[in-house]
Amino acid sequence: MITMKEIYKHLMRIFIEILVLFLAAFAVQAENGHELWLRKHNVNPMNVVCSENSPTVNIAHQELQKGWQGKTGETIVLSIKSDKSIQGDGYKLDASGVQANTELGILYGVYELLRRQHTDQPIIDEVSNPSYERRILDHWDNLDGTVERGYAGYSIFWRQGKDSLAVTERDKLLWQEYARANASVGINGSVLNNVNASPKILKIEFLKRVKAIADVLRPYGIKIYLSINFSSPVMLGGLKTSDPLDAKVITWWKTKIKEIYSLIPDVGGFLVKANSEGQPGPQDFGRTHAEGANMMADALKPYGGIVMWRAFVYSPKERDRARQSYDEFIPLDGQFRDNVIIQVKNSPVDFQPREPFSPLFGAMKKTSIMAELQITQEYLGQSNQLVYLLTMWEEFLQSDTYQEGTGSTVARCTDGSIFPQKYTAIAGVANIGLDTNWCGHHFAQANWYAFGRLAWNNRLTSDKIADEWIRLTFSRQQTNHSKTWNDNDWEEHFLFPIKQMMLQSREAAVNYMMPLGLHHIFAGDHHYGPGPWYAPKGLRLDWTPPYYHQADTNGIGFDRTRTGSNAVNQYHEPLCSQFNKLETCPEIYLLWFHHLPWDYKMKNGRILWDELCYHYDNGVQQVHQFQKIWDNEKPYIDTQRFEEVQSKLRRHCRDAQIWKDGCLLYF
Ligand code: GCV
Repeated sequence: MITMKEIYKHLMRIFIEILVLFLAAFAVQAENGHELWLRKHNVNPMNVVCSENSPTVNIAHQELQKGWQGKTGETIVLSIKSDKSIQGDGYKLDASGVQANTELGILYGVYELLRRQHTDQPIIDEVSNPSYERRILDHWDNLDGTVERGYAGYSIFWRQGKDSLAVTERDKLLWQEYARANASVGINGSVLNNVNASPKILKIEFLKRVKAIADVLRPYGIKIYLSINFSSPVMLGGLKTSDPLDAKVITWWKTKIKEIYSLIPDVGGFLVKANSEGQPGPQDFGRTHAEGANMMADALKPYGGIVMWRAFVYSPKERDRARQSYDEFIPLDGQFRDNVIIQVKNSPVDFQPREPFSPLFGAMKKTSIMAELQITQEYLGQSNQLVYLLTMWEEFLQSDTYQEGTGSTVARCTDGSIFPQKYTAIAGVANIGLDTNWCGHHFAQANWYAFGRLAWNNRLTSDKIADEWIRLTFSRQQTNHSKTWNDNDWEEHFLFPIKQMMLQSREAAVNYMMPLGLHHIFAGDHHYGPGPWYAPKGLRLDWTPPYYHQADTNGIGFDRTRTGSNAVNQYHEPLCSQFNKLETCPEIYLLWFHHLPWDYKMKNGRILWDELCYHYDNGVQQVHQFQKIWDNEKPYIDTQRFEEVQSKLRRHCRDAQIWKDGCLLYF
């Protein structure tokens, strides 16, 4: 006979089971992307042996205990012991633990160990050393909280309003999450403000906030850097000039730098945009970039600071913008101090969907040089289009400059393997903002992740990094109940198609936006939609698309051959001749280097016009295909992220169609 008590117990059990299932389903669905690639895991207890005790090592310790997926009860040894095979903050990893020369090396080794566990890779014995000593995110964040070319909300560092400089617990938590995400992929520097810099960043009230940020970032190994305005001595200091050779100006900078370092002793240095797009610089006083940069480098030197001096310069008077930074900087090679690094955008014009690499890579021989990549998708669909940028960065870093014969890739020209550099570095313009998912588009997180991984190891492939990111970012739990997919099923139906989509996405963007070497044909300064016709009266010609595509009834393309602007000549042989000759110029750069008739015969027999139509249409079809792939993934993804990406892909499809129609109708 069943008693009332038993019935009650039975009903309670059913109720609790339903509640648990409901909560589990909710938990699976309540993914908003804020955790990035650092998802929480069901962990096994383990032991850490480590004789060190410092904020950084303690983080390593906690990370192991929060993320351990190895055997229960296992012991991992963390040891700081010098070893010649380990360089800088590199590490040695094996099944028993992590060895490094520095505390940060321990932290990076621990993140690698956990990454291996979370992506089902074996722990093999390996030594891993960073390709670049400095791996930096450049934030184009303004002090009022807006972000130039930011598509993920307001700044995580700055804001507007009465209490804008007060440091809250919420700020600190966010900065800590940011620091952890960066450290997990090896990023070790953050430039906290826009290169179009307000002089106010050097005021004491702003410096105090910089100090608060630096304090949170420090245990994660992240140094802060500041973008400075070259006119600060006048605008902030009340001097009559900012001439870098003026004694009062030199003293002003020395005093200011002393003040900064007394507050924050480990500042990495300055980033400077000078004489570019209206920013002040040494040329305003008849001085060279080297004279300007060296004055600051001398003032920073006693504190170990560096100057990252940007080569992004161009003037409306020149015939070919693509030539200008080379023309201006090559004569200065050898004149810069050893704590100056020239920061060069990957491409000669400006982060377009496809450009050849900037010829400054492989040309500077006596000056340190670093690449600037753009993680934020200013010219690649911003946070509406799914574009995995790593294939573009891989193409760039693996381009052969022929500086010292075959194999002188951009990667090797910047990481010190061809010419020794006192400092090696790489920077990426960040795509981070206050949006819950940090980047505006869930897949834009992959570009942040990829930048860090590539900066650590510039030989990693797009495929490998995409694979890791997908495994780390998406759960294998089924969406409708708390079961997990079996590995084969998940890989076949989720991992592989999503990876293929990511790997094709940049080429798709090139196809529907600017195929065959076209570039900068946006309708205005928003840099989003197409506008090959856009040429308002009075606007600088080099800010209008017709300057770049040069299309008319006879043909299309920018002639940069020896008989044109001769930009080809800035590349070493055999590239120079290869780009110059139609027969050998890679078709992906055809209209970058050549002006051709519409009926020019392509290698596949089509005429140029047909080939253009084919590329535009192909781009649109590719994005439709991405939409189909994603729609099939519903069972594999939590509801929120599924729907948000689905909605972005709808817009992406419309955008691609608009690009195709806009460009083809105009041409
Ligand atoms: C920060 C491009 C962008 C600008 C940016 C500039 C630069 O022109 O459109 O927003 O300014 O590059 O890199 O300095």
